[in-house]
Amino acid sequence: MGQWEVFLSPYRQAVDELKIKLKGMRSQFGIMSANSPIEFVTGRVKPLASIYDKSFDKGIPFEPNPRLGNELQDIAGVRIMCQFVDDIATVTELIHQRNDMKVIEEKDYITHSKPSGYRSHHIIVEYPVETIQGRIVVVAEIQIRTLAMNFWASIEHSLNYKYKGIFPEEIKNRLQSAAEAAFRLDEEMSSIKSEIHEAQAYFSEVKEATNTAIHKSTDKEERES
Ligand code: 0O2
Ligand code: 0O2
Repeated sequence: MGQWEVFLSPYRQAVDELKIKLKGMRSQFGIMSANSPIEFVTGRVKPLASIYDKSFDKGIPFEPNPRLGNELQDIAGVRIMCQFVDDIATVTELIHQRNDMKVIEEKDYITHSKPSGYRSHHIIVEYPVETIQGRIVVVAEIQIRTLAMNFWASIEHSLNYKYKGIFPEEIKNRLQSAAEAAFRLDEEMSSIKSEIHEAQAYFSEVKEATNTAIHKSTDKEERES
């Protein structure tokens, strides 16, 4: 195994474990028939080319050693998508309460959006992974955002890649106003949150009742055949 593979291996493990744990939180809300503040979770280990670019930008030697892991805090990155803006605070609180990770930094790009228009809440955690060579504590970044913030960030990220960070003025202005529109959409959705939750609870009940009915009828058919 190459040096980079060895270096990145605990980060891969951290992303896999964090995804399972955060998806577990979502399932637990489902079991309790409560509205989950988590819609879905994704995660990735930063590709080597992006690690190279970011270490170059930050003036850190591109070497597979602990300094790089501590200074580039998003080598292990997990993203949590929420339906409503106030779900972000709920998820943040749940993360603070956990004993299996330690919050070391928080960046509130929701109250203070970036000049690009980017909104998201970032939590930097120390997360211990158990390996055959003992415990390794890695730094990981958890980004928490609404579906609307995620939609905007995904589009802007692709355009950023195309324009290599230097947007034509027209596109830059349109993106900023699209970010504001996404935020207004979040506010509108929050204002009818209780109606949305009621509809979702009704939808889940109907789905569960249909599933149970289908199970019963297929079980009966199997017994009779
Ligand atoms: P479900 O219940 O089927 O949706 P992997 O990369 O295979 O190890 P994973 O988690 O499958 O692990 O991949 P990834 O890319 O990290 O996360 C994808 C998860 O996010 C999947 O859920 C997708 O369904 C979900 N997802 C991605 N985009 C959207 C979206 O726009 N809306 C919603 N609601 N979900 C999305 P799961 O875990 O497969 O579960
Ligand atoms: P990728 O491809 O997502 O991995 P700093 O605090 O400045 O020292 P850093 O790590 O730049 O260090 O912190 P920041 O800005 O808090 O978080 C970086 C990550 O947030 C980015 O990772 C993006 O995922 C996301 N992000 C931050 N600003 C923007 C933005 O304007 N637009 C979009 N779409 N995403 C943003 P990477 O490494 O840039 O990329």
